Amino acid sequence: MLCKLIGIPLQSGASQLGCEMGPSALRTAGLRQALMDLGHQVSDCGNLAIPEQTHRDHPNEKIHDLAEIVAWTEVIAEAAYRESRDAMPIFLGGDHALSAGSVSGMARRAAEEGRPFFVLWLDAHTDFHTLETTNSGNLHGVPVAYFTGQPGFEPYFPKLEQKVDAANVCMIGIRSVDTAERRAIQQTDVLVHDMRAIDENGVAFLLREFLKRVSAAHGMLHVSLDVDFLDPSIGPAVGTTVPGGATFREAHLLMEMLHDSELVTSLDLVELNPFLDERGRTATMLVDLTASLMGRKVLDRPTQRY
Ligand code: B3U
Ligand code: MN
Ligand code: MN
Repeated sequence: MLCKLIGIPLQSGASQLGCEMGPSALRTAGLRQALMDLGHQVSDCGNLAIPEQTHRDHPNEKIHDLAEIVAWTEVIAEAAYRESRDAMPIFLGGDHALSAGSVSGMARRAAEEGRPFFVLWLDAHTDFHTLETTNSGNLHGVPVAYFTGQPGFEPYFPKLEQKVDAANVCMIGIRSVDTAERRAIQQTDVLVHDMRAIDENGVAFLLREFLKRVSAAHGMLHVSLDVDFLDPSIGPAVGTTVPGGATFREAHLLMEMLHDSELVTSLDLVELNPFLDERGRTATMLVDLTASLMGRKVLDRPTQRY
């Protein structure tokens, strides 16, 4: 498989500075070599950049850096579409606002190939605020509402060429949802698995059910991995730690199952804040999880198809 690493030093969607160093930390932690050791070809496209922005206003005065995030969304969506023609893009974040671009660009790619498009959202948060409802004003809290076509993003954000069907979005790991997000997401068909769902059913069951649907539809699958999906004890380098997250074993199991499924066509690694890391521990964790998703395993066993 040809993997394309796309660095996105975007940090203005979050409240704390530091995510702009994420791409460098993932490179330093050996992402390229880990993929090559698994027999993949790797092309590092370097970091994307945006032109200097002028201010852009929204009636919700809490929102900050709107113009910048909009510019990033355009640039990232274009790169996602372009680089996914013959390869699997891996988006190295950067905060989660980048998924407004990576997901919308991949949705356009899937539409062009005539395939249904699915998103697996691994996160403590639903990131389902609209521009009207965000209280923090941090635009890493809005990408899912944007790419599923919730109202109020136009004319501020780029017009979506291809909306993602809410019924094709599955979230796992959720444990922090604001009231407005809860209300809004309940009106949609997004499949939200909170930590209780994991405790009661196990991650394998939840993911298997979703993968069966993706496979039956012959779909393309985008995985968006937010560091705060993980329990802070194994992923401390994130500005928004929430206790009670996925364990080391749950996270690797999900990644190994995703590999076996052969359904994943793109990946986001987001919210890594190296300024908060402990000697690169979280960056290394993300590299190891990516390796599991790309085929690293302890023992060979029959591939499980869905
Ligand atoms: N829902 C809150 C918290 C949050 C969302 N995503 C992250 N944090 N990383 C907000 O600010 O919108
Ligand atoms: Mn997130
Ligand atoms: Mn999160």
